[in-house]
Amino acid sequence: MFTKMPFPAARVRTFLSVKEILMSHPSFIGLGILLVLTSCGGGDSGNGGGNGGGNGGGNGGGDALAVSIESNDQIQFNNKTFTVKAGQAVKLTLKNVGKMPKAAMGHNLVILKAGVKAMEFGTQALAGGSIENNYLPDSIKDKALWSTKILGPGESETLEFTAPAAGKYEYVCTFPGHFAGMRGIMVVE
Ligand SMILES: [Cu+2]
Repeated sequence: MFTKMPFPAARVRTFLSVKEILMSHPSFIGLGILLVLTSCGGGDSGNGGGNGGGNGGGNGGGDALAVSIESNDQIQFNNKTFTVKAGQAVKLTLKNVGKMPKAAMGHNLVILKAGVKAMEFGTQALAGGSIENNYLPDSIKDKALWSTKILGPGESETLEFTAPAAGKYEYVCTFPGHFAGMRGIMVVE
């Protein structure tokens, strides 16, 4: 009888003291829960996991986002919109998958500054645009951010850039007569 008494008493005291700590220091509650969890699993070989810190950081900045757009003999881009994040590295590839000769059905892709309308820009490109300047006359170059040259059948070109501030940026093919149908929007979030 006597020998059994101290044991339960000691357990009760320990329990109470933990409870007291938790009550007097709320910030220990997390620690208390952790201790309880640890002690519960105490039977099996140590805490294998438990590393709450190692979350890969979420820095997606390492690799450039690849965006692919095709142009064709039907005077279309296959991709009329794509979305990137501000500050993200982007590799945008335009491929002309058409068969018609460049002089009759060449295509480029010009990404315009925020607020510049593709229809308006395409119209302005008609004046002063030629195959020599890739239908992008100097007079309107300051309204564009990035552009490919005019591509013939089977040709491709990749633009590498850092996505600008959040907003909507129209893109267009300035080959004469194409801007009405060959337009799209780059959405930057
Ligand atoms: Cu075109």
